Amino acid sequence: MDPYERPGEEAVEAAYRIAFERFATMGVDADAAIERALQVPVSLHCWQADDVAGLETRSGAVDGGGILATGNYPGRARDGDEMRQDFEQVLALLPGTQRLNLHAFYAETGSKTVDRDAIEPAHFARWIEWSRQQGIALDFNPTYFAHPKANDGFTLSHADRGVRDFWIQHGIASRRIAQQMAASQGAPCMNNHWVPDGAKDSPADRWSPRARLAESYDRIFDASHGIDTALCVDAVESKLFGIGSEDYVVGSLEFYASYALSRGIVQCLDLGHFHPTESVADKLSALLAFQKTLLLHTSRPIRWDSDHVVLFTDEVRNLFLEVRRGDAFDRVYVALDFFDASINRIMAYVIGTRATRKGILAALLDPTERLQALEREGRLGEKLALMEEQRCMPIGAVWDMLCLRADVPPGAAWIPAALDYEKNVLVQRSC
Ligand code: RNT
Ligand code: ZN
Repeated sequence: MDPYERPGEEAVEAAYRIAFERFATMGVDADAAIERALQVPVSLHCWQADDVAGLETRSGAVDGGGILATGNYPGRARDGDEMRQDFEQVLALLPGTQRLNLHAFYAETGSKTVDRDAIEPAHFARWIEWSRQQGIALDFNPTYFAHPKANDGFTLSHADRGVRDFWIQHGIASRRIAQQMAASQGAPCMNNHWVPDGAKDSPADRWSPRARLAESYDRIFDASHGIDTALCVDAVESKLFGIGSEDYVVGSLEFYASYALSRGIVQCLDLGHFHPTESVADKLSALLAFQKTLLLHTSRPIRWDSDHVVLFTDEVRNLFLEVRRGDAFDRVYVALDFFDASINRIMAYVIGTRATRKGILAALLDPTERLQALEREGRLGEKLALMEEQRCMPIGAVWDMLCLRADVPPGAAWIPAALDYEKNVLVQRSC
């Protein structure tokens, strides 16, 4: 018995036929759900490949800025070529439409040291060229951490004007790069701004950093830079607390919800950036009552950490269920955000990305119309019963069919490819 053996096509089809009928009795068209689930773009974060190390050459220690990948599993990608090699392996095991989400400190500047305020689209030429060959679109993020000028724990909200100006220039540079990526791919590039700014303990002044953060963003997003916002779509990401910002995060949810709404910027919700008992899913209908779109980072918090590999958990399911129930798949952008250096990194990508797409598929298999009708008619017991029965519906059989239709291994059959790659490529990399 080989638990990773690829199930035969007939077996997948037979199980799917039964599942299809079961969903049909609920008024759900599983074929349509598969087709739609394959189309929803999921943006792969590039930083799981190298433990959020970046490609810059820099001397001297820098604070991670609240970003910390723990573990030392062999095989970390050490340069852009190794990262791209890894992504090709990952992409071969993923069904559906993928994008790639780059961070600014993955600039490839050759032998030249280029600081963050001076990076240009040309430094991403190799990424742009590769993504074109792969047929996937790029997204972007300015990197406001892992830099000497972020060591105080403040960047765009720093009390020192010179430090703020440096990061403002970086923010503007990131928008030019995102605009160029969008122009090359003929489709918008999401540019997500997250700053680590905050305090470990009891700041006496919570007001000034927030005022400065708003002012700095206003300068970054100023129309005078001539950035085409149909190409570079900016987002801002909130957080509850981080390593070193346990007491106070300048860019809190309330700050960014108000900022994004008042300035016409997209708001980003990261599943790992809330109190553990808070439902991120519940926030969608509240925020999307006012905002046009949201960026969603799928992640998995455990206690104090927000960045574990995404699994097909209730949080992920509920998030996409809310998208489905609000018919909002055209109003959300989905991106991944996790980093685990303690396991095979290719597997981390495949597990987390497939889990995210499973969440999307499960949501599209929801008998929403029926549930909402029962609720309208006050038949709440029946509604709850049907919701509960959904949990045991044969989603797995539909998932396997989705993989088959996308020409990638169904079930656990992708694991041998990841293990082979580890043996043939990853362990050969001596760090
Ligand atoms: C950090 C944010 C942010 C980062 C990436 C690397 O808490 O989630 O999205 O993870 O920018
Ligand atoms: Zn995030």
